[in-house]
Amino acid sequence: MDLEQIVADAQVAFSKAADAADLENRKARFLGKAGLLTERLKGLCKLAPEARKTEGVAINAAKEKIEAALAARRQSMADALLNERLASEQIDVTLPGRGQEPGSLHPVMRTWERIEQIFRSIGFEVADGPEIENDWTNFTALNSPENHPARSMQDTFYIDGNDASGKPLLLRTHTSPMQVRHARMNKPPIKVIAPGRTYRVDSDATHSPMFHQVEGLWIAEDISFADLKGVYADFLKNFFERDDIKMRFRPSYFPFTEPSAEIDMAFGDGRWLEISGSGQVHPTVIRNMGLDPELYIGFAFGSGLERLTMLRYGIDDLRLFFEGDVRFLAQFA
Ligand code: 2NM
Repeated sequence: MDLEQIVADAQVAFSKAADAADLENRKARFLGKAGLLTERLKGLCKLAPEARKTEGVAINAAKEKIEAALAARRQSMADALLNERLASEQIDVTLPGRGQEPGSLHPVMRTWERIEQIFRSIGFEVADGPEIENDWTNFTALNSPENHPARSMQDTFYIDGNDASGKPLLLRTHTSPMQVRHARMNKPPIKVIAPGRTYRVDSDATHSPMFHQVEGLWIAEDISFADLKGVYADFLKNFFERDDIKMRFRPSYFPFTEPSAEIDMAFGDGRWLEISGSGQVHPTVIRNMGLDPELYIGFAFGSGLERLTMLRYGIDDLRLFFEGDVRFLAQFA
């Protein structure tokens, strides 16, 4: 069969492909291991050097044409698929609305409100404060070393320009700076949660540059890890509305707590899930809160609202929270 015929056959075969899988099958007949062109290439060694050269050039040219036809067909199939989706999901934004459905809270905001309610019911205050912070409150006061990688521009969003005293401004990387502010403005015993938006230079399937945290802080003269455990266990039971929740502490490290622990939870006999960081507030942090660490002891925890929300509603992809797709959001109405 001459090369032009093979190219023509390939073009016809590709154009008749019903779908992407069919197209890949048809490709094998021409470009596959036992394909027509490959067979021709194998035959080259039997030719005299001069003939081999011209035949080789011709086969390669035919191969390029077939590959181009294949690529073009792949593209036209992808285009057709996209056009089909665009047509079926088309909305005419100039039409009047089809009735007004009541809006609803974003699932993360529902979690936020439930958490406030649960902690208020056991005597915690709710503190709210700036998302634009300075370096002292966000890092130094929390015992984060001057050269800690979290302070770098790779991890933290810095704002152009400085505050009135010439110090850099940044988007808070956790809600702990609000705990510091609250503790400096209030007298112990202090029982407070600080829920809110936080920001880190991080964006992939499981990290969003903006996310929500809730941190809790309890400072008194005579409390212990047992009090933190009691509060958090009670919170989990109320939040998930289940009695069969197990909880454990696992040693960890945070600059602002010593000792530090991860909190894991499990539903019934299910697998352990990491749900929070926690620890005894570091004496340096207590001092930066304006308190004497010889007189006061503090316990703190920090949990992610997106994580809590995913576990409560069985959501498996973080990105759904930020896409604003009404088909997702309406399920929480
Ligand atoms: C965490 C883990 C452990 C925390 C510490 C403080 C403060 F302000 F008291 F120092 N607030 N929150 C803390 C402790 C946060 O998040 C993973």
